[in-house]
Amino acid sequence: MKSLSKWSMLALGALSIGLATTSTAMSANSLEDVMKARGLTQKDVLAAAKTYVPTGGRDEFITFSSGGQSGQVIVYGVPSMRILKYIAVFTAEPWQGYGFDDESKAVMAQGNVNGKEITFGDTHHPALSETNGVYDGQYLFINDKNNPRLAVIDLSDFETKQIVVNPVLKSEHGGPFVTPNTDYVLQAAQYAAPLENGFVPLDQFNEKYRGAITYWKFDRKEGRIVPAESFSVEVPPYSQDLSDFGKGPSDGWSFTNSFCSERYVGGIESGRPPFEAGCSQKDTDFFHMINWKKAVELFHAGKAKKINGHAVISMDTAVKEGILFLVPEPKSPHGMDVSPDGKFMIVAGKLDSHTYVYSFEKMMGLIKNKDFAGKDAYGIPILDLKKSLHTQVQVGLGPLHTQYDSKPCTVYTSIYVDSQVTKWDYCEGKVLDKISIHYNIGHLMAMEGDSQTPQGKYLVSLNKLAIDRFNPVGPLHPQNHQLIDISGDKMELLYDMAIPLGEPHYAVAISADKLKPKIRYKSGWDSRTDKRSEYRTRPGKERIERDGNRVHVYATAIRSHFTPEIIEVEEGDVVSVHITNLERAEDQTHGFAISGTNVNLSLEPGKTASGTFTADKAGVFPYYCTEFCSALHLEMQGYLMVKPKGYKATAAKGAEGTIYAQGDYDKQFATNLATQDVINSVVGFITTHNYQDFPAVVALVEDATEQLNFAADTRKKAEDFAAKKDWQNATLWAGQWWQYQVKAADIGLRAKTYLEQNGAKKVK
Ligand code: CUK
Ligand code: CUA
Repeated sequence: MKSLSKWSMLALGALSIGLATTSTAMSANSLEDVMKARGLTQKDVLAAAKTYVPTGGRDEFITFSSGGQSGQVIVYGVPSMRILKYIAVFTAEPWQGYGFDDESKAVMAQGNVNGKEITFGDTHHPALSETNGVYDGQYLFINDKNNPRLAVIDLSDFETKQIVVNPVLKSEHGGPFVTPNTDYVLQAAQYAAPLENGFVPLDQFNEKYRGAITYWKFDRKEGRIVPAESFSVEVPPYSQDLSDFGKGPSDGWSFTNSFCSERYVGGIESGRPPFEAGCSQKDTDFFHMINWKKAVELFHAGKAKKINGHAVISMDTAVKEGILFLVPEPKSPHGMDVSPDGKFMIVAGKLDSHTYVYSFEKMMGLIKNKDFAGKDAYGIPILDLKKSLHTQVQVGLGPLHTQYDSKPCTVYTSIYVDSQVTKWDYCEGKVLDKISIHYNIGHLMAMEGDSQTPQGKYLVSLNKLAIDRFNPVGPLHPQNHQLIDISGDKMELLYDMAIPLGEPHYAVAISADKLKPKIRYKSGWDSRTDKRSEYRTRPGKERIERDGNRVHVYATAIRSHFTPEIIEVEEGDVVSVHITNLERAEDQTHGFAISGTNVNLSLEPGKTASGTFTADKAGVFPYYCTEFCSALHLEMQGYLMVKPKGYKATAAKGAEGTIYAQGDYDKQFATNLATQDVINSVVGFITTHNYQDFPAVVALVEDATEQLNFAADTRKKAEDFAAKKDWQNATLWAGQWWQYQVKAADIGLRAKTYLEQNGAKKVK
């Protein structure tokens, strides 16, 4: 009976937690009561109903938002706006072990710039991979404006796999954008600089400073960028900005804005007018039109020169081969957004209240007939603005970015100065609706709005300021993402979401059902190289290998212990601890951290991760699991013993604090038999129901069966020691047997509850 009462305590604990969450602080029972008590209007309640996802429910769309200065990606659901994950990209993120385990450190090291370790990134634009112009849910790309770099994230596990450094740019903003089949990823320069590394005085700005548009080759099968097959096209020092690839009829072309085509260099400290004055004098700037498919041919034909080991097609070659053109655009432009059918390019200039809609067909006609308005200082042909335009629409002050709806001809433009979103029709050229946002919108994002199949429904306004929207948290405010319902004629504001992690510039959203991430890795997996780890360790093969002062620990983790539990090294040793998580069960992640070493691993089921450190000081360093993985999580611990130089005896022999006798063993044995009865009744319930119709339960049953097998193994150990009358070991192994029983029962109860709540049927 003793065991049953332990049991009921576990069960009661679970029950009381359940009760606490279901009865909220509000005692009012009707909707009217709650509305009154909280001062909610009908409109509020309607908005709440449109965004609320009940417990256990899922969102329809998943958003990947840049994390701005955090160098990370924020993942959240729409319409609930619940944050699901931060994906570590350019900066360390301890929860995921990113920047703390050897495998992710190797990815971060790919992002070193000229040998210098860079631990900061300014992420601006996420881009989802596409197949035939449609989001396929496979990869996500994001840029670092500052350094300038590009990262590849695999959506099969939401992990960063690769970072590439742009070899010719010194800063980068207009990217990444992908071709309709994601065979190339585009990055455009921001601030002009010499493409070579090294010093060039500013008085040679016009001659030696340049921008460039880089076309990174992406290997779809490997899921990696191939730098050797990538190239750039040299462009004038015009401060290139946002870009987009053509699609449909315009597939094969790319479009890149620029500002400061005045080529002004400031110098306010020596009495010159500042950049902002000189860079906004002309009424128009230029966007670049590049025939990238022809550029690929030129690159393969060897018509590129090498700069910093990277292939660059010079402006002269680009002009001579007829792949580079300029088109006047509203001054200080920002967004460049190609329509889903690929026929139109929408550009907004921050200092012009109009959006300009360009016709690809008209521009191609001008190019074909060599009907140019002139040339720029570098000999690049310029198309006539009026002859290129489809229409211009007055949308408001400070238009920035445009997103496409699922409804034909319907777009949304962010209006920075007016703090509004304008809904307008780009075919007819008329404004349809406006909504105020809080405050100072930058980008905006509609569901799958960058693809050839926009989904409409919701729009997110990515606001630069939050001011009075949230509880104050000091002078540094969170950002504010506002969710807008765009399913009707009128836009409706639904929700304010505080973003507490850097300034997210842009976001992309995909239908949730297109994402099918794995829940476990193949056993012994290095998740960063996507190969089996050379350090993977099977159960029973745990060991410590030494070569001089280099020590490798091949370890495993499983509920609720590490093997080995005592690691003995010597002062001055360089130690790598490689841990394989042996779990197969969903969500059975373990962590591993050693005091004073900066080693911190996240071990998802199947993963092998490594931490390397120098044991430079003799001492005692506890290590433990950092994820609350089971009832005996706190006991998931061990000791790193760093022995002083010359210390002879073993440091690892444990001392027993408590001595057990036969009576202790008998008591534990009886407890275990009673526990087995409880387990049998749970197993009986599951097996007499149609549990095989529920994949989640099948997985739980597999997990529980594994735990019961461990229980059987340890029972045998206990009984063997008991036969030898070694009551100390017999009692301890019997205790371990009970631990496995408790884990099995915990999983079994979860399965039983699931079956009860999901209408499982009794089968005989
Ligand atoms: S940017 Cu910040 S509002 Cu980097 Cu795309 Cu436009
Ligand atoms: Cu493993 Cu806590």
